[in-house]
Amino acid sequence: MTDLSPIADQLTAQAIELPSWAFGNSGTRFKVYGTPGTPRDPFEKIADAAQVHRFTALAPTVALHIPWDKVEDYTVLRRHAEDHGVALGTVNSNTFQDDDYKFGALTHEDAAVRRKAIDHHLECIDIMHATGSRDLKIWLAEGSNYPGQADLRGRQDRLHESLSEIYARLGDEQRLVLEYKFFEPAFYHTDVPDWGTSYAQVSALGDQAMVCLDTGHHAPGTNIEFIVMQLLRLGKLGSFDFNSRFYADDDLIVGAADPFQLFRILFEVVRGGGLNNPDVAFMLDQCHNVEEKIPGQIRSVLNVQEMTARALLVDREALSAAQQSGDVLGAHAIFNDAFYTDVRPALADWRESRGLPRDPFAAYAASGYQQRIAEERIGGTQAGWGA
Ligand code: PSV
Ligand code: MN
Ligand code: MN
Repeated sequence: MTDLSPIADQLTAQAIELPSWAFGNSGTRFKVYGTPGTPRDPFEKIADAAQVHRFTALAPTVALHIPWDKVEDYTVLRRHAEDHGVALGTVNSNTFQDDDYKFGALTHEDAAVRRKAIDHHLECIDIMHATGSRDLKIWLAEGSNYPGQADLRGRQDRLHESLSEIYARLGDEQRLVLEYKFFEPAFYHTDVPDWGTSYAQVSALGDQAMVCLDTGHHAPGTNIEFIVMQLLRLGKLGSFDFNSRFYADDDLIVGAADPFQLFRILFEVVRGGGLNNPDVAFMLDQCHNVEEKIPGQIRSVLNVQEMTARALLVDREALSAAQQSGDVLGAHAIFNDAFYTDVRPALADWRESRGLPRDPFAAYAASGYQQRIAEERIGGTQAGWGA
């Protein structure tokens, strides 16, 4: 059995934020399959997220998406979360479901549209004060479909102006994280397509602005761990949106498509001092279209934990010695030894030692929670695209 005692403290400190939208019904543009027990409002999404934390102790916070999670009084929502043993986390803005934003929001040619989009973000910051949230996460669906359609340079300048106004409103303890994505919904150009653009924009704002790296937002074959390394090196990696992809922005369970890639990313996180570092938030950004949602989130946080444990098990001293001596295969073997270590039995022991279930899936199934919500909640809302 693998000895986890040297890394137990790091495992215990790990925290992964859950997205409220993972608990709602979601799907593709073809069909959204409903599931019995789907939350009908943000309060029920938070109650469901709390189940993931209850059985894993890995997910103490829940991210909100505005306006999907709009409520009258956010202090009530905050108390509700606390009553369920979790806290409210990152607030995600939404400028991608309004007719006014057809040709852009923060980058729009029309100052009135930009005003509306900026005001939405200012409202998000007000909400963050009520919820106790630190981070405002901005993902923009802005771009163009045809060469010549848009003034690429002008849009970049307007983006800077809009972000500056939003940034100026942040409280001292608050941060802005800017997420990039290489395409979709725009197909020719996207205004924040890559880490370099996000880095350039947030660097121009100041220390409280950081880059958000969504693992599903890169072209196939991209060396994502290199980007992780570079952003950590530059002190600008603010957060992760974890998920996995086979083709595009699939939003599948993290670690499902390419476990080795997740290992490589987490190794660079460990190597770069990003693990359990308050500057680097771990979040999930996923949807569960065909699988059960609460167990889907349990699977996801366990995948991150298992791969974190493996990354922590890399013998870094031996690896460094092999690297320095030019021992190519030796270094590669040391790296892979950790990746191929099955940490699952040791993690079950670790859970048990902390009063958690050895098998969180069995414990969740036995709790009767799923049956209860299926009976009690009739008419769930779609919490994802179009909510
Ligand atoms: C759209 O690509 C997206 O998946 C981004 O990753 C955001 O983080 C998420 O939606 C929620 O707005
Ligand atoms: Mn994302
Ligand atoms: Mn995405």
